[in-house]
Amino acid sequence: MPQTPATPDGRLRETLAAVAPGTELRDGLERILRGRTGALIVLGLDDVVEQICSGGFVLDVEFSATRLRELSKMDGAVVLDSGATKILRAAVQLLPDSAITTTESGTRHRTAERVAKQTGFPVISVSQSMKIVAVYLENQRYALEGSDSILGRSNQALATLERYRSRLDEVSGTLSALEIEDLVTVRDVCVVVQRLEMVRRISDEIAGYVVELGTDGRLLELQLDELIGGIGADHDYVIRDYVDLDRSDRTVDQVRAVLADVNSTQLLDLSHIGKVLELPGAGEALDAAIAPHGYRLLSKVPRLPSAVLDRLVDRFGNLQKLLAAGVDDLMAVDGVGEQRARAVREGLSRLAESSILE
Ligand code: 3AT
Ligand code: 3AT
Ligand code: MN
Repeated sequence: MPQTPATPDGRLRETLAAVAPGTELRDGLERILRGRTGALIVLGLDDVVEQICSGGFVLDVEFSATRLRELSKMDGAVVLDSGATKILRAAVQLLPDSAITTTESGTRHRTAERVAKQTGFPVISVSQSMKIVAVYLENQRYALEGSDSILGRSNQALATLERYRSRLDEVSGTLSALEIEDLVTVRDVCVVVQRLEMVRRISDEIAGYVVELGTDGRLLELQLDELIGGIGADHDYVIRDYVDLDRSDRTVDQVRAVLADVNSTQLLDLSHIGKVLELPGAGEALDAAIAPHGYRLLSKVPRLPSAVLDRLVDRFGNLQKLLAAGVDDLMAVDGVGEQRARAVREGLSRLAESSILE
């Protein structure tokens, strides 16, 4: 069988959105399943598809679930436009290049896999004998599941996310306190980055379920949003606080991409994270001292526009200097009037008081 991705992303996720519950296409697939006929559906028509179509007839009608169901009663495949808004061909025999390897058995599924590989368009098969709907895209195959079983897995993932989130809140609170006391070590930074990445991964998995669930995933989406509020920005700010982007000539997004590539075993190894971030003394010396620029802590001051935040950090260079700055010093920065300077001053003092290490 073609590979089944654990967490579908990119184009496969788009395709899963197109066949999610609540869409007309999914309604049509459910009707075909209930009617115990089968189907072979190509989502897109171009010259390549045209060339492998034989027989059947040409249509140009608006897509509807019932039309798809009726046309699928005939032998052969149905071809839709890539947005699944129109039915363009029905009862066609598809003749993909037989040199393309397929690991499926049964002419319908072998054809689906080959057509997907040859055309690049998603192909959907509804198996008559096995009552399975599968999406083929390039060399991936993804079997659609009922919402109940997806929701079962989503709820487990949500529970994990909740645990990860509360652990993340703990370690970021500790980091804030250490930052204020100027006692941060490479280890403390790596722990926070590790926890942020773990939260990102599990929430990305849940976001995939939300897509797959369509209208059945609304509640899940709300729960997800509530659990990950504000985390994306924190991820960026920790990187900007500690990673020397100029020296390694990387952008924040590039650093995040490298982190996303770290495998799940390496992610548990703090010195590996230190290496990926290129933190000073990483590897051997997780206990090396390191100081933040102050982005993450400043971002916790209410109503501070990010452009002003950037200018404040540019001006003072690091958090200790920001903490030591008086209202007059702060006002020297573009966009900081007396009122805002006081707000920053008070905001930082409040953070300092509430972040005392226990
Ligand atoms: P019936 O009148 O329905 O028996 P048909 O010409 O409509 O014949 P189908 O498309 O319904 O044929 O195909 C029926 C089965 O025949 C499906 C598949 O298991 C087998 N079959 C069709 N074409 C091929 C082929 N090229 N190679 C192997 N098996 C094939
Ligand atoms: P089921 O699991 O039985 O639905 P299968 O892979 O065993 O699928 P079959 O050989 O039984 O497939 O064929 C079932 C139908 O699939 C027959 C025909 O309507 C359609 N089909 C198979 N090959 C093609 C093809 N190349 N182009 C268009 N339709 C096809
Ligand atoms: Mn069959």
